[in-house]
Amino acid sequence: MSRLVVVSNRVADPRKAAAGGLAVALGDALNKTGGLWFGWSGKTIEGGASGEGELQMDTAGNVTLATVDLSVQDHAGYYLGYSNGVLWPVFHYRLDLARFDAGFITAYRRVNQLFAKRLLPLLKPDDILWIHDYHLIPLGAELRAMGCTNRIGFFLHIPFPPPLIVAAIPQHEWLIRSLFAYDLVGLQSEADLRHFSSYVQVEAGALDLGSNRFRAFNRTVKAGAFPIGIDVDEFAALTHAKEGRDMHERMKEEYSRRKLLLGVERLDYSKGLPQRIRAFRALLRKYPENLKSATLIQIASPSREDMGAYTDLLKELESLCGATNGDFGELDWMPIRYMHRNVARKRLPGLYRAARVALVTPLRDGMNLVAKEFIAAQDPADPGVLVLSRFAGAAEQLEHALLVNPYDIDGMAETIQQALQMPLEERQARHQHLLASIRRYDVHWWRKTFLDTLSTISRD
Ligand code: ADQ
Repeated sequence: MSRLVVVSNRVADPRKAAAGGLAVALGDALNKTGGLWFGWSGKTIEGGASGEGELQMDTAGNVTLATVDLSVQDHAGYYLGYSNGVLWPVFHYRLDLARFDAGFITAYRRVNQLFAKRLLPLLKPDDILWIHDYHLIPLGAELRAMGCTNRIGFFLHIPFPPPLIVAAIPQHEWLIRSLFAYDLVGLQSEADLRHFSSYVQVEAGALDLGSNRFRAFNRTVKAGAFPIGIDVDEFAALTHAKEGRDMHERMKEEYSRRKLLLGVERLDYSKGLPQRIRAFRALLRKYPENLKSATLIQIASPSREDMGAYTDLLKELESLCGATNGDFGELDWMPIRYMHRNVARKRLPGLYRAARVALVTPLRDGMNLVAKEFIAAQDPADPGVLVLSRFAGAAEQLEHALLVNPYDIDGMAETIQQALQMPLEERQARHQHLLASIRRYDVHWWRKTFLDTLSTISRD
């Protein structure tokens, strides 16, 4: 059985629960055959060039963790610059927020080359490589250029936008060409797969060989939609563990006279936070029976705070929440409880379970795991309602949620009202479908389907 090698920007100890479902699932797979997880150490070094320091090796159970430090300058250009200042906004359709600074691409290439150089000597001939996300798009091509002939798969966790949007990236031809170094390119949704397929044919002149196989630049790549899921059993277990239960009871008691609505995410402009607060304002205005009765808990964890677009968003959100509480609040009722912080993973399920309605309304999202976690944490006998953006990848699978267009503020307010008023039987029926879907397509299904496809692809 081949050894699995996972490469991602950050490496997590798969044994720690705090690392979350993805790390646990990858850890499971790595553990099975004894595996290697390679990535950035999370440390930056002043002065010298990236990679001058030794490769750091560590072990976690059966898994070897191999990491490298990055120089402050490379980290700025590769991570903050190209990955999060160009690729993240463009792939989320926000060309207006992209900063095409020529220095970024140099650092992005340099770090990908460094990763390839450091990883190659660790590889055995029959290792299977699985590279993750937009930080590392050209890593496969760098490895091939150094002579690597292993099977390599790539999974993009964020959306793949329509061809003309990708084409706004000055280096798009080089970037997408480098995807042909992989044997398999995994995307989150069928929509992403359509965009990818149309980009490679229209912009790169690739030949469609059928079954989502494309030929260009003397190579054949297979693409596929592999929607990522959560570890439903692990999440359900957290819901019933002490901290989950305590949190649920505390929230139930605190909000016993209120209808609780909940939003949880990283504070990111792709998540549609201002639009959501505006929709909640519209709800209070249009349906005054919610005054003194509905409370929105909005938790937005700090993210990429050293970037301008994120500080602007933080200010906008604070001002919108403040204005809503100022305009509608009473001495004994605040419409919005806004918190700019993380909630401990063990307590999160209790919070989800106490909510009558979850608002998961990104403007664009690769998948969105919060939607799936909310479903997993519900009491099937009295479940809450999921209001979900049609622009989240998860909407393709979760059609039994109440789907909304997050740009349509009034429409969203009407749907939230529908969610608040939904009769028990309808809530139960919808939840049953949703739960079946997240169970069937859980994180183990995702990992297994991707790796099975990768290891059985015929190669030329
Ligand atoms: P993210 O954009 O980070 O992920 P998401 O899929 O929702 O978005 O995952 C976030 C995770 O962080 C969830 O497990 C959630 O519980 C946790 N989390 C978020 N806010 C939190 C808070 N305030 N406190 C505690 N925990 C919090 C990217 C893509 C997604 C894709 C995933 C996985 O943008 O579209 O679904 O990767 O592929």
